[in-house]
Amino acid sequence: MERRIIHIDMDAFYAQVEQRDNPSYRGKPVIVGGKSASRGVVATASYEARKFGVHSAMPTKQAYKLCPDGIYVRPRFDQYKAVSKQIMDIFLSYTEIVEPLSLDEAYLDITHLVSRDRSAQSVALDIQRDIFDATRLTSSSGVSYNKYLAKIASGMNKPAGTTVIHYDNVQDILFRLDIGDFPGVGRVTEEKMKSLDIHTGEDLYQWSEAALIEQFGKKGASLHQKARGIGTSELKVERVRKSIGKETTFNYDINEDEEILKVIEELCGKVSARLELQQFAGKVVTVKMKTADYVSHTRQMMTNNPVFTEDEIYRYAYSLYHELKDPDVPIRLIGVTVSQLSDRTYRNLTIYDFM
Ligand code: TTP
Repeated sequence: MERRIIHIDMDAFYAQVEQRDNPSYRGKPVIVGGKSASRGVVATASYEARKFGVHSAMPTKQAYKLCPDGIYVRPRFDQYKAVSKQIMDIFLSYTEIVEPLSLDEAYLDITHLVSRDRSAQSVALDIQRDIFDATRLTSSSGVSYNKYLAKIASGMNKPAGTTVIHYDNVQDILFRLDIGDFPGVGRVTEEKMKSLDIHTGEDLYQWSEAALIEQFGKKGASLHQKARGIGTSELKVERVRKSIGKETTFNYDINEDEEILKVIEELCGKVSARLELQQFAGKVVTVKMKTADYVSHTRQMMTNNPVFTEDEIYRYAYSLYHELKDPDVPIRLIGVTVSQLSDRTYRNLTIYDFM
């Protein structure tokens, strides 16, 4: 039986919580962000602030130039976590098959709740209503027959929207989608797509599977399917995370320290972003590499304090790399993992300064 998947995402999550808790912020441009010792970035901006061009991950300095009259506030993670717990409990009251992606979004498989008398969209609306009743916050939902289409759908009518992608409209929607908006197409893949003149789903659709595999490796097959609305991946329900790691396999063996360290830095950035989303920090950093003959080597190090920023993780990864790497042996794969995770809310509150 065909599945019915809902993706639910809170609207401008941190900013909305701030506007809920501070009535004087409502209807105004609110920018939630941190200013750490080295860099300050916007975590999110209210929809009013987005009109000025302010968005997540933008340096606070730049946001301030675009929107000098905005209300700049520090994140209050314990509030966001409390809301997150409320919404996750609501999800679980509908289905056990819930895959949270971050504090404010999740996939739900609600196939079993759908019947002749109850559409998947009406289940989504019920969940959104329950969330609003419990938290006074709006969310948006996407409904479809697989995960990535549900995710695309939830972004189509924000805020407080619901969108259904079904067989009749799927190809039309995918054709018009910017290539960077395909789930799974990160910044690097997006750049490469653009250099190949692939700007939309329609451009992607024109490519054969073989040609995509040639350009993008294993990912090529999944891209070919995604362009056609095909996706079968299951929800990942088991979420007790023990570690967060990222790795890259090269298309060829590489031996240049500089080149490898650049990739390590990128991996550290990705691991850090993941830790950020889940508000974790970890006490152990591991570097793994596979040499050209596919033999794996790993080395790990206990950190002085739990780490989560890109710089901190990179500092450990850098020395682990030098301990592991034989200058004469090229490598095929490199990975960085942070483990022994703990909650970092309290530490966070101390590293953020007031704007
Ligand atoms: P998102 O769901 O990506 O975005 P959003 O909820 O702010 O807005 P939208 O309505 O467009 O979905 O992120 C959820 C929260 O995670 C966001 O409110 C703040 C935090 N976050 C960061 O701290 N840094 C980031 O770079 C991003 C993208 C999000």
